[in-house]
Amino acid sequence: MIHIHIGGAGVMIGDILWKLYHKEEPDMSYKHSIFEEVKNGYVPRALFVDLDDRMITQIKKNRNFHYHPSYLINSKEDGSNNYSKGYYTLGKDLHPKVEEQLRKLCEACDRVQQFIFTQSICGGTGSGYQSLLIHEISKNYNKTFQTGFSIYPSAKMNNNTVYPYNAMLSIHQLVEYYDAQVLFDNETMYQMLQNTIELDHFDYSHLNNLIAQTISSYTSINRFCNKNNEQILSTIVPYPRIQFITPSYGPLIDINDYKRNYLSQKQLLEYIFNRRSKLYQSEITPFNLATSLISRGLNADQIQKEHQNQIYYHNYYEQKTNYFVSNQKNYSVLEQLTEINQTQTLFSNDLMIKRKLEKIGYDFDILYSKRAFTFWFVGEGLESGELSECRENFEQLMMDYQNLLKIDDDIDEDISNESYDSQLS
Ligand SMILES: Nc1nc2c(ncn2[C@@H]2O[C@H](COP(=O)(O)OP(=O)(O)OP(=O)(O)O)[C@@H](O)[C@H]2O)c(=O)[nH]1
Ligand SMILES: [Mg+2]
Repeated sequence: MIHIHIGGAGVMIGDILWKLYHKEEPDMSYKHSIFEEVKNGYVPRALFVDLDDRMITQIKKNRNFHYHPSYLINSKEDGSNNYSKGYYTLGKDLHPKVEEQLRKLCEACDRVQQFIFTQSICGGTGSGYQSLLIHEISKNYNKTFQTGFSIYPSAKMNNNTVYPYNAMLSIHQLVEYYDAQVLFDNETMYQMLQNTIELDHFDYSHLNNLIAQTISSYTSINRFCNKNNEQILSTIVPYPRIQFITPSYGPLIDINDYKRNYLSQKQLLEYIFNRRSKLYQSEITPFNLATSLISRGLNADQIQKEHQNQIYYHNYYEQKTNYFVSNQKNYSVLEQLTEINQTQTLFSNDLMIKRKLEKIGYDFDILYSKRAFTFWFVGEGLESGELSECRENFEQLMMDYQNLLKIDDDIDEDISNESYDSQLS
């Protein structure tokens, strides 16, 4: 398994993730799927790539272990929220260096089974360079499973004007080359934290911690149970383009909240299947094509035997949720959050994600109808017809979702309400 962390957000998420991995596996002195043996110890099998040096300099201060210096790659100037700089100009210049280190990383593995990416698709590097890299990786390592854990635009909380262009251009590429994409949005995560945890102050580290916990649960099935963790996602992506997965994680408990650390299995299931536990949320009640659940904690398999019948959640095709268990202690990277006895991570292929993705299309149309800022993108190498081609492809993607929903827009809300909440009663 090789991790690739791209752009400011991707790098910072990666750093928290590796802090968490280190807590979970302090002993690196054996050959391991996520650590590589080097001359004087072990280093993460991970590339950190950013166009500027700010975040990479910051993560070099990580005291738990050293990242391999050659696997931390940056140049001097960031992508200024411009996909084209990440894809065509600055990113392209940096790419040979990344390609060389990636080849070395891969050669040090017996077999590369999977690439795991983290990034935001709203800025320039996470959108543009990610698209370039995933394209190249798919060409050169086409038998591997590609999973993106990405921050997608939020409805209100985006800090640059041209994010709809960045997001639209990336989605066009990513949907071709990823096997599955797990989506997060900052606004949802902020709200969720504010509603569940009593802290005076939240920052990106709290959001990144949530993302790191989700990825760590996903890889734990491989790291601790020696099972192929791809099936957690591959089994819930029946059609290649219907690959946008919403994650849910919980419970979240702050250091002073003892009571909720002892939720029953039934309470835990209710918590995780509640739409408010999703880390990428729309107002619409979910309508799931398929779901995978990971239960994590010291006695998770014992609890599974006792409560298997409670996994009664049915999906679109009437199949049950895929259930995975990882018997391993839960750790927390942030000191304000407690270490919880048992956590659950749910991955849903929720067709209602369409409603939230559509917003990217609306925001794109507002900009593009006036050709606002397009010269920034064309000036860095984008062909003039590319934006409208991406928009058309996106529209087709939304139609693919609509065809699966097979229901009239007027009535889909009623049906989805029924299909979700009633199954938990
Ligand atoms: N969750 C989370 N979101 C972040 C973080 N840093 C930035 N973001 C969000 O992600 C978006 C993109 O920011 P970056 O990842 O820094 O951008 P980049 O990929 O480095 O692209 P350029 O700096 O434009 O080259 C921002 O608009 C923020 O909304 C972070 O550490 N965590
Ligand atoms: Mg940046």
